[in-house]
Amino acid sequence: MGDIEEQSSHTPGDWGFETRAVHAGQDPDAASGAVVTPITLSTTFAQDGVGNHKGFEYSRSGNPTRAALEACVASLEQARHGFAFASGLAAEDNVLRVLHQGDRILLGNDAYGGTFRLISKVWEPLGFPWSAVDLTDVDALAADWPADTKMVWLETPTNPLLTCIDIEAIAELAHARGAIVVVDNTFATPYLQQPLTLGADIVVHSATKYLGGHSDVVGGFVALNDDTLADRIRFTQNAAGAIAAPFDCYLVLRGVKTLAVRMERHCANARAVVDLLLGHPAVDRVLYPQLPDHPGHRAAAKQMRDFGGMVSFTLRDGYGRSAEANALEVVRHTEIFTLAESLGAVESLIEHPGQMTHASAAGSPLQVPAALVRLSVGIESAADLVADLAQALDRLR
Ligand code: P1T
Repeated sequence: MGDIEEQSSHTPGDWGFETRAVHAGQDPDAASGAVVTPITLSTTFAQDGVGNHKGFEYSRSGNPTRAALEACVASLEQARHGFAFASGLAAEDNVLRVLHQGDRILLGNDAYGGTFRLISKVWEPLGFPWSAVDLTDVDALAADWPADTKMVWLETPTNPLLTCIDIEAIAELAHARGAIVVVDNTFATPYLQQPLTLGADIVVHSATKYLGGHSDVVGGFVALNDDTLADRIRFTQNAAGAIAAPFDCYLVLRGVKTLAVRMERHCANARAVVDLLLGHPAVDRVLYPQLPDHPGHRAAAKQMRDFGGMVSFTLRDGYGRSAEANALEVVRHTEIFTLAESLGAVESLIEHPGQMTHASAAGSPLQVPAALVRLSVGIESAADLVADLAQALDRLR
């Protein structure tokens, strides 16, 4: 049920991003005039005669609240098709099902630990080989391209190092070698970057993050233009059944309405935090795509509207502690930045990827630095966020 042209015929394609975020797929309810898309909990839908229904039969196959979300986010990603799932990983799992046994997956060498775990611990044992590759060096990748590759899976910016990958360059190479490109657009969001317009074949999201935006819903999303691939995703969404529930769809729809304004504040606050970190003696390296020496800065400047709300940094050895111990001290002592996994919501979060979100990548090519701290910079007052981080860093002395 994820076809945008079926569900949002009243949404002009030339509306701006912010207008589509509020209205796409969300015409006032035909029966009541309700301005907000109703949460349709009904599992089944009446038929006048066999096969004669109003577009919905059974809620796993299609649900009006889910259809509204699917049309809305598809529109934001410039996609013809959108599919909402129970989690980001459920969305990813459904995308991987377009492959055939023996097809190789190239995974960028920095990615969410759960994506690495899904590919290496669930799909590899089923007969799907994979390799971790440096996607920032397109020439090296071209020279060393495994012939059985059928899918390139990339995040940009990556989780947690925020490396940026040139989507156009990777898509050109992959397509010339007969592979499709999947971009996890969770960190950038469609407000900052629209991978399908840059040649990517499939976009995936953890809707749990910026799309939902309030740390109160777990969800996933797939957006794409190719009709044949969309038919396969639609089939597995229904056949395997990892759908997003109506209430969850409502929460993501509600979150998406403010995506543009939230992202502007996330980016502005991130810049304030980066300025503090760049000047603090306890900090070794600041990772933020706007910095001219950041890996992939040029790609980010080319393909992103702004540089995002995620900031990572490493601590130095010192004050009688190792760099890792300093990192663990800092994440323990912030007050506004809450020590917690996840990201992309209005409240600021801080975490230690090595022992938290990326613990499953330990010992693998995707292992993250032990002294790394990751910040999800929220939309609170910038001055308060900067003061909070400053006091936590100053305590190291
Ligand atoms: O948690 P879930 O909604 O299943 O989404 C998984 C996922 C997919 N892709 C990216 C880039 C992600 O960051 C995530 C989840 N990440 C975290 C929970 C985290 O704290 O990094």
